[in-house]
Amino acid sequence: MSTGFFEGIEKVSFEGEGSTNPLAFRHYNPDELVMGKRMEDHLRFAVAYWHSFAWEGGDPFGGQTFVRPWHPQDDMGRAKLKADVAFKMFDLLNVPFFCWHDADIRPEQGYFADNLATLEEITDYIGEKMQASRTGLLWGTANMFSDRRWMSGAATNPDPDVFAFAAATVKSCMDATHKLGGQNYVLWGGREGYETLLNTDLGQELDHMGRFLNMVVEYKHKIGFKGAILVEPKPQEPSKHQYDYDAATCIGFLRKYGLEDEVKLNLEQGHAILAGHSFEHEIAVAASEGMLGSIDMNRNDYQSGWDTDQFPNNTPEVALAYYHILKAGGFDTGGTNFDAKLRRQSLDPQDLIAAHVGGMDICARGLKAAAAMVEDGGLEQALTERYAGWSAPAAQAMLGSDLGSITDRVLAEAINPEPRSGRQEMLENYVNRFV
Ligand code: XLS
Ligand code: NI
Ligand code: NI
Repeated sequence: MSTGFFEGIEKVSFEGEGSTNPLAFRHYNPDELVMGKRMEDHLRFAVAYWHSFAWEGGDPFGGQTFVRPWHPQDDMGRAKLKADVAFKMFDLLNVPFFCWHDADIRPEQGYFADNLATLEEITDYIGEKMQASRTGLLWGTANMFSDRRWMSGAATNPDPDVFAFAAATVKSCMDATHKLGGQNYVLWGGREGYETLLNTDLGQELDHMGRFLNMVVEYKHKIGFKGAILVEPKPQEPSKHQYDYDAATCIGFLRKYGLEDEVKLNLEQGHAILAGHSFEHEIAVAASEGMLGSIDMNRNDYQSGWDTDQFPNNTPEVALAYYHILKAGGFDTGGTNFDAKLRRQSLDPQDLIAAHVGGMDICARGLKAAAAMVEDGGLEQALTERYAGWSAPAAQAMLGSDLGSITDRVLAEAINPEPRSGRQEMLENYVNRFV
């Protein structure tokens, strides 16, 4: 099928910092080496199918603003047109990856058998397009939150028939992800949570979620899927309380159900903010447990208090996120997904391209700043100095000791700690030299 949606828009290229072309990269230069590795291979950008192509621009007060030739998504012809337009955009942006939910790429049918048939048909079609494209699949996932059947959750639904429908849906999406060579499979707990504890057996729901995720891992091994299984934390919205609240909560959950070696995390900037954390906090928590998988690099409006899914535009924040990612060794199967949507007034095809260009450029700029900080070593050195006392043999021995022996030593040596500056402002000024 041919599509003229992006007619008149040229393939986006790197023009350097001096460029004033709004549809050119000023920082993202895929082949440029950063710490000895191509920028593209560090960042591993992905376009989110749902916000860019499926979303029609509605908000709680009004409906569709985006009038696209592939809306509404209720038949296979329009689903294929949408795929054609999507792959055209992947090519214009030269992105290495994209991501989807089942519901973004196929029409919703009602019966599972019909959903399965349309999913197979559209993923065959997408597979053919991928043959002719350089864009691969970063991850697939199941939308188990939009249709009304999911209103009380999927794996945590009080109705076992919904659990069954969820199991079949996830199996179909894992099969499709595997077929398309996906590098990860993501589970964001859309409505896995509650509206009120008055009607919720929290303990039973968590046990069901733990068993469900174990089935996902068992199935991954059964089909020989080599990618990572990732869980995406979020504290609330759509549920009042989501079980996968934040990175620390997810890690505790994964350990409880024996999944700590099998599942990693997909962290989203905006979700970190909703949970009352900085993004780098969430990244550092996951990295400290070896569970950093992938990121959704979309921000929230800081005044709004909900998940506004905007493209990133804050270099200092992005730089600190990549600093912690670089410190953790960078991405393996993960990448930088833009789980980000246009504002509903941004109607034009150019807006969609410009949003991604800006997001990619900010990430590239942040990555370069992060790499410069790693190479300079100033933050690392400050840490080394701050914790230097712990390299003393007596300090190390204390960790293998006990409260009584430590007390004896405090008395014998008249230990009386001398407070030292944490130097926060000096470190903030240091970071500002790079961003
Ligand atoms: C919603 C989530 C969602 C996941 C994929 O807030 O970010 O988009 O990334 O289901
Ligand atoms: Ni989100
Ligand atoms: Ni997300």
